[in-house]
Amino acid sequence: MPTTPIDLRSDTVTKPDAAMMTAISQAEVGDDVFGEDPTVNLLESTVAALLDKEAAVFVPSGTMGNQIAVRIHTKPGDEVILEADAHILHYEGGAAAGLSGVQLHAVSGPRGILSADLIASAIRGHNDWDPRTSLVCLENTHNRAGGTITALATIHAIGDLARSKNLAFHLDGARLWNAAAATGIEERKWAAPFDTISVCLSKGLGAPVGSLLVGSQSDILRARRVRKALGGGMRQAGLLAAAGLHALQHHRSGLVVDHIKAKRLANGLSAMKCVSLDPASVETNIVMIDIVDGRSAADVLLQLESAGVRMVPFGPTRIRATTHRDVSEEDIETALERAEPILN
Ligand code: TLP
Repeated sequence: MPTTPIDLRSDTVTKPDAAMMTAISQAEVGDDVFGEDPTVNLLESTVAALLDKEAAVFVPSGTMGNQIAVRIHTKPGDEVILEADAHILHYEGGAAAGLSGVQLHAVSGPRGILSADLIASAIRGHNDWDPRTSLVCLENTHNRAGGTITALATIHAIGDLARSKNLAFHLDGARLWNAAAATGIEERKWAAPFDTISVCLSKGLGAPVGSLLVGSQSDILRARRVRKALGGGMRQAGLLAAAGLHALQHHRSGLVVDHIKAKRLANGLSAMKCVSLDPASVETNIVMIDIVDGRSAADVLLQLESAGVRMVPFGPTRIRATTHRDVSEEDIETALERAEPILN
């Protein structure tokens, strides 16, 4: 019986290594609610500069980054256009409705990819009975679609449309780093068309906690007020910011290796007869596995778990595996060996 499970549930499961713990222990800290934590201030200015925006605010999670963006760009009763499989719609506890009083207008895009035409057809008119469309959100890379990347030209076209219609434009860039690593196009270019971008340090970058919302000075000033109101004002948060700075400096280059591991996993799994999976669809670190022999995802996951491989359900017969810095290329080979009797 294998003893150490190979954990492919998410790239959020990574643990700080010794070098990161050293960075945390050496962090200079202060009370960030007074704006006095030098390490948080450095993280915010570093990420704002990386994305070529005026300002950034450190928040505890990607969910809070997205939800603050929804709040600052909308009024209650407004409508937000996003992709039908967006994280904001599926995995944020209905917060857009609960916290901002907006409704979400879901538009399906092939493999999670929206276009200016698809969005144009979803923008409401100006009748008394029409909801007011005020915000368009994209997700890049797209989680539920399997880590897909929306091309930069498509994003620019959507950005032009949003501007021409006076709509705010937000990116859920939890894994923007992966899009940059996979394409070689730097983060600032991906960020340019957007008013605000949320990025996560706690996914592939391997920090324990933390995300940033990035945008103009005036948007981020408003975001700071909302963060405080939501209980996200943290005190000596420099301990967390130090981990984030360390991750940005030392872990970004490792994302390309995560993508190679995901491809290898996809190639291996695609050869197994209980699985439907096109390895060519794997663009970054997420692999979606469809079970085609009549078993449910839950049943297969239990069997995988007892064989020492952990993944998560993403539909009745769909399973997600995510590669990250705490699984090695050797671990991927072991995971394939362990999965073989269950999936072949
Ligand atoms: N995603 C998690 C789960 O919530 C599904 C994961 O394991 O992938 N945007 C995107 C695109 C995300 O994938 C996530 C986390 C978030 C936002 C939220 O980040 P956190 O978990 O920090 O609130």
